[in-house]
Amino acid sequence: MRQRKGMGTVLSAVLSLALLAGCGAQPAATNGGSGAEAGNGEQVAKIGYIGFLSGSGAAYGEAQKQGLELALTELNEANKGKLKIELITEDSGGKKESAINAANKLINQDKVVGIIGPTLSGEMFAIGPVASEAETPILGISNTAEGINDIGEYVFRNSLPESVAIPAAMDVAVKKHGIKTAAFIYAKNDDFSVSGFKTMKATAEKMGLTNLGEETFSNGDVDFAAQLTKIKAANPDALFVSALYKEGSLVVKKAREIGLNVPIIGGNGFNNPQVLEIAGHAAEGLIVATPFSPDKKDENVQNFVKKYEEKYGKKPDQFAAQAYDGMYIMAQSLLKTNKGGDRNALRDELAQLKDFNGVSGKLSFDEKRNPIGVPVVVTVKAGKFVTFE
Ligand code: 1QQ
Repeated sequence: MRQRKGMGTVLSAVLSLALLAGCGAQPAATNGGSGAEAGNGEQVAKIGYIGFLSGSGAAYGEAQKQGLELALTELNEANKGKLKIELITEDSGGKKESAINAANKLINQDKVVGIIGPTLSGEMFAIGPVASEAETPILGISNTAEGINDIGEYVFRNSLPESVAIPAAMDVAVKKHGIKTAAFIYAKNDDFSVSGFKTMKATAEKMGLTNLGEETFSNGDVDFAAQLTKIKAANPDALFVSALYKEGSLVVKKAREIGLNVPIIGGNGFNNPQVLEIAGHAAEGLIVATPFSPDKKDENVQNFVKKYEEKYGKKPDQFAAQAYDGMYIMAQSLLKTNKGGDRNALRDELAQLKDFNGVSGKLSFDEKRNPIGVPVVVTVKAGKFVTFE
């Protein structure tokens, strides 16, 4: 009897160990996420990332993926024995449908504890409700449109909203160039671009600028001659462009080609080095606000830039920086919950985030889970983004 009982105990211990090792994930009192206690006190947490990794905005996704992976390597090393994060990456191609499929897979099949991304605001508007319904926290690292956090209390972002960034860029540009009149052009089928345009227009009104015209295009367009010719005829003091990098850069290029030589002020879509590639010399003088500059004289920032350059052979842009911070925010919150798979515990911990010292600035969430942050205004000079003076 005694022996059988002993065997039974051993057997069940072996079985539970096998279970833990086999699945790597024993649901730990969760609401659906499959995190684990690895048996040695180490939490294992699965995080999903949904990114624009192929197609016309792939450089955004690539930068984000690199930022996330750099952070992941550092965190798993630093937190050995305490927390191991597994990252599951999904490519949405910048499409809402694909983003929804990816979110469903991550939530129901992979049982992630939280999601980072998706890249575009439009995609977040599509999957934020899916994540909220499944009580899965989702952290936007590049969603800057108005209304993102109104989706629900599981939706967070560490990306500075355009409603903060755009007025900062407009303020310095208007003062420096004595701008009195303005024209606008934006992508009408992209939530981010539409939202950015609305902010530009409202800010211009507040500043007392005269609106000399609004033109639109669709993502995927390559010919902007008609719209820009009309704008040129109206003779504005400045052109405001709300677009993703591919279309935005082509707009800038065409504007210069037809001799529309006024200051151009853009939004967050321009914060990627692809702009310099695609627009080339035409990008000179472009003005944009960003929460991150690799030139910032800050030890934390310079450490990150150095490590990123060593690993990827180039400087990080703001998409890489916010992704890097996003992974750190997730890890910090997971360490505090100490429950690898508990989605609600992670959500509640994220909501408490205060004074996180990231490479894209100090971060606290406001009551709407938006970041409080200060942008820097940059401009293109001799083929590089430099601080606007
Ligand atoms: C958004 C953005 C884009 C520029 C991300 C690539 O800010 O969609 O909100």
